[in-house]
Amino acid sequence: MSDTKVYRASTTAPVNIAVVKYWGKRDAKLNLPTNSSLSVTLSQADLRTLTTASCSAAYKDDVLLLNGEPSDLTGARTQACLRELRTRRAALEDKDASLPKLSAMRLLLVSENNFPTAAGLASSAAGFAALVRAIADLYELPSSPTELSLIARQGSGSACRSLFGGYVAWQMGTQADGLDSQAVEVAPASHWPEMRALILVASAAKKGVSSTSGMQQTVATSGLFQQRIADVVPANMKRMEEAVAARDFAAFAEVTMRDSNSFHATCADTYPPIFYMNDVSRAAVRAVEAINAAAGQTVAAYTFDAGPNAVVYYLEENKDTVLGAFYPLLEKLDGWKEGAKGLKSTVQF
Ligand code: 2P0
Repeated sequence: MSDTKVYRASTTAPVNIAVVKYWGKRDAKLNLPTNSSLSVTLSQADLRTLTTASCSAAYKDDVLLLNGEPSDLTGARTQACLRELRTRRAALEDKDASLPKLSAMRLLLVSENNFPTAAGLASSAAGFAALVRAIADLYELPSSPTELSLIARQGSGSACRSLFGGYVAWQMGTQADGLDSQAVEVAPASHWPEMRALILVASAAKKGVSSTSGMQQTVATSGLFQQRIADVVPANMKRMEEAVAARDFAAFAEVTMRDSNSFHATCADTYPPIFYMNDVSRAAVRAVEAINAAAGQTVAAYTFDAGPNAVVYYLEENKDTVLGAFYPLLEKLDGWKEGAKGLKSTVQF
């Protein structure tokens, strides 16, 4: 019977790791940021969300299954994404009466991460990017990744950057309606195919202070933050775009490490202070410094998000130097044994 027909689409979306960090909202409802950001999208083979969206007149409610468990779909941000996607589908149906009325049907969303959820590995970024693209595919929307980024952004800010592979900028925009706060491709992954990332899982536990509340506290209380958004980030965005364009790893690495340090300094300058990095994280910083000093040039760059895990960028040609330096350290240092268990293999781009 036609009224029980199930329409279905599946997609995957990768994790992205920012090298110029998003931290601060100027509009919490629309997820409009106080600064632009730039990220590198990791390979789908390593860290990704797989989402299947289906709809049917026979479905009674919207349902989300995340890693096999029923999950909340009623949050304002998820609802904003669903509303926007249904509105776009309804506009297509209004124009073409032969299209099935999918916009009126309930949705079943089945989503799976191949990495720990909410462990500071940007699961919300891949999650919302996959959710938006799966539904957009189901609805056969003629939307570009940049157009979809406007919707994914409302689910989770960093999700807008996971609609693209490679090197991606989220332009903060200036409009109050957020229509210019979108992701654009800076360069495809193929532009710099030697880039690699090593992920050190210092802790796979759920993070203490959520990004949303952490950044609200930083915006409200940190003086250093004002300098970061006015001067530091605009300069880092420019330098980073130039470094990527020129495939200049030393420049890429310096901006990446400086921006991570600046972000964590504003967290420490928040009142009360927020600490995402721990002793294992700080040992990773020292390890990267030792690797670069021994190599006599910059061959590795660390960065940390809203959690203790380190991401270390390096080029394939320096694989033996970087990984070779990390393995003995993992054995030698107290506190590294646990980190070693979580050592992920290198991520190909
Ligand atoms: C980033 N982070 O640029 C920064 C660096 C964490 C540190 O984007 O509130 O989960 O959902 O918009 O995107 C994490 O924040 O925050 C984040 P919401 P989101 O990747």
